[in-house]
Order: sequence, then C-alpha cells, then structure tokens
Amino acid sequence: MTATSDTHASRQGFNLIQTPNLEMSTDAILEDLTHHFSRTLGRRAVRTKSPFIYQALVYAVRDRLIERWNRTNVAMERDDSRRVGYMSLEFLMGRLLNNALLNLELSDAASEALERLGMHLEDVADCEHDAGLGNGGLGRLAACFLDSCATLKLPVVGYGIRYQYGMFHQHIEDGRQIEEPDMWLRHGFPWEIERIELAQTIRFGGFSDSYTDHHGNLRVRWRGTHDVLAIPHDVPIPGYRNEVVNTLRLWSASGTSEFDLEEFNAGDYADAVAAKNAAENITMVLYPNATTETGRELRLRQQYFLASASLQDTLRDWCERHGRNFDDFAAKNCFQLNDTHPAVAVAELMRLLMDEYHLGWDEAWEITCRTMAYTNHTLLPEALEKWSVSLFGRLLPRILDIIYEINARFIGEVGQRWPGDEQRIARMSLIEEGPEPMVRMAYLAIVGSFSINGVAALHSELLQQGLFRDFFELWPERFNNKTNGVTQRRWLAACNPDLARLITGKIGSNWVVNLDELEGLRAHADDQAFQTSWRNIKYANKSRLAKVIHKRCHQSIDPAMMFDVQVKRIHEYKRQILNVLHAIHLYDRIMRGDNDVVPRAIIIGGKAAPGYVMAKNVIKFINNVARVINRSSLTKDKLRLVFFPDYNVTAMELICPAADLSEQISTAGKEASGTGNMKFMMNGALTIGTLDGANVEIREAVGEEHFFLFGLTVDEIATRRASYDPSSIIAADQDFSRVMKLLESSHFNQFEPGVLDPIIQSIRNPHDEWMTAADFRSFVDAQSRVEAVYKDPQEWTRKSILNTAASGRFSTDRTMRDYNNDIWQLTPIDPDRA
Ligand code: 26Q
Repeated sequence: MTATSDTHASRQGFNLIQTPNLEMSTDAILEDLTHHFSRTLGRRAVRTKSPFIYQALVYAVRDRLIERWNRTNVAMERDDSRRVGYMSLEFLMGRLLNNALLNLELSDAASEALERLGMHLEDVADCEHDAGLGNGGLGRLAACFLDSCATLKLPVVGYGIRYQYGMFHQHIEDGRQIEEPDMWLRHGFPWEIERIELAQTIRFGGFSDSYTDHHGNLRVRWRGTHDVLAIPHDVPIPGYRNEVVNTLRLWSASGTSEFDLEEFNAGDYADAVAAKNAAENITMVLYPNATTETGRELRLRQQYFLASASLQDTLRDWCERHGRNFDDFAAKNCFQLNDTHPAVAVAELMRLLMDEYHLGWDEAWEITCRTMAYTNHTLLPEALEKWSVSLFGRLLPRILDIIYEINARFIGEVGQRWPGDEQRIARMSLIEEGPEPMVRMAYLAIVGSFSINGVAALHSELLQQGLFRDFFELWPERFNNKTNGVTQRRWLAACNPDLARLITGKIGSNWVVNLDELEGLRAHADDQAFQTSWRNIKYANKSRLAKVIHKRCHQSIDPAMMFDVQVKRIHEYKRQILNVLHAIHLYDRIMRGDNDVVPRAIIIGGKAAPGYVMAKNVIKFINNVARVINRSSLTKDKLRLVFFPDYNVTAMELICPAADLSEQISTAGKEASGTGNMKFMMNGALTIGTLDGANVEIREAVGEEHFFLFGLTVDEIATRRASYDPSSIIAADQDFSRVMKLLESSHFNQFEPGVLDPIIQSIRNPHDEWMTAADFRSFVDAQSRVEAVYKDPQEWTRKSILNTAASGRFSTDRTMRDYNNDIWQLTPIDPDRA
C-alpha cells in the first residue's frame, strides 16, 4: 500500500464502516444502555430520574449515530461533494434526545428498554439540559435548518461556538427578571465528540508587516500576535430515517502552549496563566442581543474566532484532499453567513488565501465572492452591527488592512457607475466616517457575497427598497428572499404526539417529510367526529400546560378558557405592552359587569436582554398587572394573566401545542419574519397579527377569513408618524381612556410609586417608535372578533384545522430546498453507496 492510499484508508476508516450495524431492537438498546451505565460511566445503583441513565441512553443512541455519521462522511469524501458551511454565532438546539430517537426510529425501543428497568422515557428525557446556545429566533432557525438539511441529505456543516454558558436562566422576583448563569455543561454534554487533532490557531493583536518572499514577491505577514487555540467539538445531526448524519462543529477556545511558554520564559508565570484565562474567556458566554451593552470587544473576538476557525478548518480539509490547488474551491464550497455576526469571514478568507496560501488579490477575491452568501435578519437600524475602526486596528490589524483595500476597490466601482456622486459613495462606504469611524459589517457582507437574502417576502422587499437600496441598485441580481420555516419533526411530530397521530390516521404519515400533505386535512375540516378529536387533543395539551403553570407559577387556569399566548424575546417592537393594554381592557370590562367576556388565559413569556432597561420594565408591567387581575374575585373564571418564567425551546414544546390564539402583534415593518408564528399555526392556533414579517404569508396561505388581522400597514405607519399624537388617540377612545386611567391612577402599582411611569410615558410619547397607541382600537376590535368566533366551538375548530392544513409552506424543508435551488446548489449525499 502506498503512503497516500494508506493515509486515505486510515482517514476514511474502512474497518469501522465494515462493522455490521448495531441492532435497533429493544434488547440491543437495553444491553448497550446497561453496558454504558456500568462500564462507561461506572455506576451501579439505578435510580429513577438519574442523570446517569439519561447519559447511558445517549451513549447507546450515539453509538448508532456514529455508524451513520462515518458513512455520511465517507460518502461526502468519495463524491467530493460540494458543501455548505452554515456559520452562526448561535445554534439554539434545545434538547437532542427525543429528536435523535424520532429520527433514528428508536423511540419505542428506548421507551420499552426503560420500562423494563421500571422507568419512563419522559422522565429520563427530562434530565437533559437545553443546549441554549442562542438568543431567540435567529439561533432557533439555525437549529431547524440543520434538521431539515440532514433530512434532505444536503451536505451542510453547522459552524458555531461552544459557549460554556448559554442563554441565561430567568426567574422572577417581585415581578422583576433575575438572571442566573446557564451551566448547561455541568454534567457534561454526552452528544459531543472533541476532535483535538483538528484544533486551529487563531491570532489576535500584533501588527502587519510586509516582506519579500524567496520568489521576490511582496507579501504581508501578521506578527507579534497573541494566539488562541480553537478546539472543535462535533455534534451529530441525524436526518429523518434516511441514514444521513450531518455535523454541527462547535469551537471552544483554549490557551496555546507556545504562548504560555513565551510568557513563562519571560519570567511571568502569573501573566502566562492570566493569558490562558483570557483565551478561554472568548467562548465563555453567549452575548445577549442588547443594543446597549458593554464588553463589545469580547463579542468581536468571538466573531473572528468563529470565522477564522471555521475557514481554516475548511481550507485544511480542502488541502488534504486537493493539495494547494484552489481552482475548484469556489465550485465546491459555500459559506452562509447567519446575519452579520460572522461577516468578518469575508476579510478573513481573503487573508488566509493571500497570506497563508499565497494567492493574488484578484484570485482570492473571486473565490471569496463566489463562496460567501449573507442572510439578513433585521430591519432595525440600531441592530446593524458596526465596529470602531480603532478596535479593529487593535484586535485584528491585518483584517483592517484588508477591509480598507476591499473598500477602496469597491468605492472605485461605485465611482465608475455613478461618477461624481460623492453622497452615494459616503452612504455606501464600508467605513462610516465621523469622530469615531466605524466598520459597517452589513456592507462588508454585501460586498463580499454573491447572494443576499431576507427572511420573509415583506422583509426582503423592505431591505431592497430601504436599508440596502443603494446596493440593490448596484447589484439587483444578488438579492433574493428566503421565507423562514420551522421543522415539523420537532414542532409537530415530537412536541404534539397526539395531534400527530390523529393527523397520520387521516392522511398518512408522509407529512413528516412533506408538510404540504397537510392540505389533505382540509377535506376533514367540517367532519364533526374529527373536530371532536381535534378539540379533545387541544384540551389535553392545555391541561398539560395548566399543570406546569400551576407548579411553576402557583396559578390555576382552567383548560376550558381560551389560551391566548405571546412567547418571544421581550422587545418594544414586539409590543408586549399592547397585549397587556388589552388585558387591562378585558379586566375593566369585567369590573364594569360585562358578562360577555369570553373566559381567557393570557400567557406571556420571554427574556429581556440584561442591559435592556425598557424590556425589563415591560416584564415588571406584565407581572404587576397580572397580580391585580389574578387577585380579583370577579375575574376568577373569566380572565387570568400569567407570566411564564424562563421561556426556552423546551418550554415552547409544551406551550405551542396548547395555544388557541397566537399573538403576532409587532409594529408593521419591524419583525423580519417571526418563526413562533409558524409553530403555533402548525399546532392549530389561530393568529391575531399585523401585516408584518411572515404573518403576511401566513394569512395568504390560510385565507384572510381565518386570520385576525389588525393594525396599520408599513406604509400607514410611515405616513402617520409625523402627526402621531397618542394622547389625543387615547382621549378620543373611551375604552382606551379607561385603561389609561387605571394605569395612571397607580391601580397596578399601589405600593410602588412611579414604577410604571416609563411604560405610561412610552405609550403617550408622540415619538414612540413602535406606535403602540395607534393600533389599540384596531387590536381591541380584532380581539372582539376572536371572542365571537371562540364562542362557536365548531367554527373555531374548523379554523384551527384549516390553519394546520395550510402550514405546509412553513416547513424548513421548503426553506432549505429554496436555499439549495437558488443559492447552494448541493447534490444530496448518498451514504447507502458507501
Ligand atoms: C449583536 C451584537 C452584539 C451582541 C448581540 C447581537 C445580536 C444577537 C442576536 C443581535 C441580534 C440577534 C438576534 C436576532 C434575531 O433573532 N432575529 C430574528 O431572526 C428570526 C429568524 O430569521 C426572525 O424570524 C425574527 O423576526 C428576527 O427578529
């Protein structure tokens, strides 16, 4: 055997893949579970709810994933597959066990194996901590994408960060949010495999320096750097019953030994240890999405760390398989940037290709622009990332050089297209001039990408006509829309098993991989028996949620009430305030003796970024109003307001199957897409919403008569803004006036003078960016239409069925097909041939 084929053989592991498959039977799972419990984990006594039984089960499942993982990787190498690196600072995975069992078709075997030990799968699965490596929508979207890519057999690798502390835990004290660290790794993370052999070195600081190489070429070196090691931890991502297992590669930072030694020799041991600590700080904690926030330098370090490690990893793998020939690199690789967070990858790929692999500028730029693609997730101008040039220069001097050069050439191009249009050049420059010059990361992403997309039709349209208008005029062909979705495996099949069974009984089980087949439910929407089953399942799911709420919030709610739910990050633009104003209005109606109020439980959940003062005020507002409403004897059977604490992925799996009404009430033009709206719809909730984000498409899909629309449109918001006068709107509306009177008379803050003043002021502020008061009347009227329909259970159930039936378009399977057809152009993996 030659040296090359030997390397080839050992890298691909022929012996491993020839091992016969592990069995999938109950007996085999029980045997492996026992083996791992006693041998791998060294435990004897079996206790119910033991985290070690959970771990042993994960190992038994992981063994079976690894076989398929190896075969998937062998097939990708064999076929030299074109592949995508999905780069994201966030992957909000939640729990992995149920998903792996479902996708490997092992749920029954695992459940029976545990029953033989006197345990229940549900209890064991409850031992798993959420992998909360994300803030909200953007992070959860990345997780849904991975599930769908594996299911569609698309060769997509997720690249992310292995934060030691994920999304903080929230608890409520005196109505206020208290944050607690999320120590999700305390008992280890049994899904991951550390691959120390694939570690990469990441450089920070120092200076750039030019020199002449042996061939007389002028080159640049980045010297005097402080280096950090990036260590990959791989998490298996199984496709749905298709033998494919993709990879989520999470990087963890560690001090390099070289660096420690250097400091140590200089005589300063303490400094060396401090430097190692500083290195490990990089992946210590997930950043909350606050716009006003400290410690931003660490955030830029995280971004560069992810971009550099992931690109170096791809280039290493490329060179192992192709040598230093980059002719086909762009044909075989694509990087999808999840917002601007990893956008520094554009400059980093240029640096690696030029400084490390000695390509010329033009060749490197061609490769960069043919491989990078950028997804935007926000229209809020304050959320657009900018980094000061001075910080960049200090932390990443070589990268700043490259950004300046990209900008110089880009501005040249703009100048050619629009000669003499200096204003346009200033608007489009990657550098925002001013007392503190800033690098505009979105513009860097746009200039370096062949594809730029928004996440819902309206959002993409607004990007092209507003935020990125200049760029759209220059390169219209680069812009496209990719409407978000959610994976029905987690968000229907796994989280709502009773409904899933009912649906499968009517239309077969293929909807699990082809969600459009839910259309088949339309034919049964009027079937009385089917409606009754549908209603009974919703009722059971509501009872399940009510029990948890009772346990966690000491609040009894009757499952017969309408469950009116708004769960999402707390943000002014999402207008939780408007929801509470409606709750106060219902309270006021009940207090005035209105007996027609439809019994309703309003459930609100979500976390406020720790530095976002107003969002924290909103939480206080919700809890104060809840306390008064829930204490009154008059509201007892009519109205409950509950703040659900520590909302996360696992909570949503309990909540969305139990919702009757889904609140999607953002100010038009502010919510890029929303994805919670899709989870609720899939589980048969009706939506009350504005014409914002994907609500527009949800309404189109289900039909306007089955969607409770209210509020100003994007255009109306823009026209009204100049003359917006909330106090006159309030004065002209009796219901609104009464609500404000209660609020302003300290009815909800009797012994806390002034605590709700910021809320009151924001509602009355003529410059209120979110124009809450403008939509009050229309919201209350829409809620009255909701009541009228809810009073007719058959009509409500019919609409509920029709909502689920129309949710097919909102599968991430469709989203990923769209990305693949228009952007990625990948060929599915064929592991069976391996
Ligand atoms: C930025 C700088 C510093 C620190 C943190 C951040 C940061 C982190 C996270 C900024 C934004 C985010 C998250 C944004 C997000 O979740 N956006 C949501 O993306 C969803 C998926 O596309 C959409 O459905 C939502 O509409 C959008 O709000």
